[in-house]
Amino acid sequence: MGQPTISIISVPFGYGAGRPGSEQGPDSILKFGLVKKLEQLGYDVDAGRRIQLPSSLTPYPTTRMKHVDQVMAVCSQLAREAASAASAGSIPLMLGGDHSIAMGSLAGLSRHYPNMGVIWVDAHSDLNTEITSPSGNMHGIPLAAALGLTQLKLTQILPGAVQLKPENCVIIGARDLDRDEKTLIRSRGITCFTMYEIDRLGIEHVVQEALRIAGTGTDGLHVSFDIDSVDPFEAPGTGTPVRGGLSYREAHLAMELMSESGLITSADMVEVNPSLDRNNQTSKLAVELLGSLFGSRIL
Ligand code: 5AB
Ligand code: MN
Ligand code: MN
Ligand code: MN
Repeated sequence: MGQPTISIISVPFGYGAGRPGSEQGPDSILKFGLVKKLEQLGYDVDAGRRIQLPSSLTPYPTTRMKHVDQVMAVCSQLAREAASAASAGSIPLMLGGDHSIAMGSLAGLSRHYPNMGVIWVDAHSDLNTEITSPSGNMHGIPLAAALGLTQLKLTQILPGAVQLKPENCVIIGARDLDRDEKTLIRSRGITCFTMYEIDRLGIEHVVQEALRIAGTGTDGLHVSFDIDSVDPFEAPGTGTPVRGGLSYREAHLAMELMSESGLITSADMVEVNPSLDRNNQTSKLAVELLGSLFGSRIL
């Protein structure tokens, strides 16, 4: 059997973030050679899918959160695309866009993988709710929403979507958690490897543990990679940089180990903001990291 098809779904949407620019992420990542890189690794690549914000929006009940109608419209369309790509047997690869789009990815994928595991690589835990969010920005709630902890439910994005189980979900790279997010991590038993654990245990051990926890007894394994997990020295082009992040090699090794596991069935690459970047360094990094996730090796 040859390599599966990778279905790239571009989601040029940035209303979930506090500052504009991440809507330019997909085109920038594609411009710096993602398709060619994946083809060289032996995949058939379908890069034709692109989610547009519709001109008319369905209003959702008002909360403190910003641009909910836009986020829901984009996530609903993305969910349908991701579900169709997964059921056609390909690997859905979502290019953001801000991290609110992960609610669409997860809603769609969950129809095909109802007992999915998720590895959330991020400086943040994205576990705020409509009540606890300090900013009102939707990119701070997607993991909470996927776990069923927000008022907004995945089934409002896609009928038949299945929420994640906290025991199947692992966060890697966290270093900027809000107080209520910390409380949720503890009370729900979500595994969170902060930068402290990465420093102490090493990235290899942390990723192997994450693969064991999220990859055992699950029917699919999704990686949601927020580029702000990487240190701003390597990834300056992102809207919410936090220093003390993954080094260049730690980020690559994490991707290489996830690739070697053979467990990864889908991925998001989000929060790349070309308008804040330095010499396109962050877009190029995203391409390289996706190469590692899909099998690129040094030797
Ligand atoms: B990202 C913050 N926790 O809720 C909030 O970049 C930041 O998708 C969220 O990880 C960062 O606004 C969201 C303060
Ligand atoms: Mn995030
Ligand atoms: Mn983040
Ligand atoms: Mn961010």
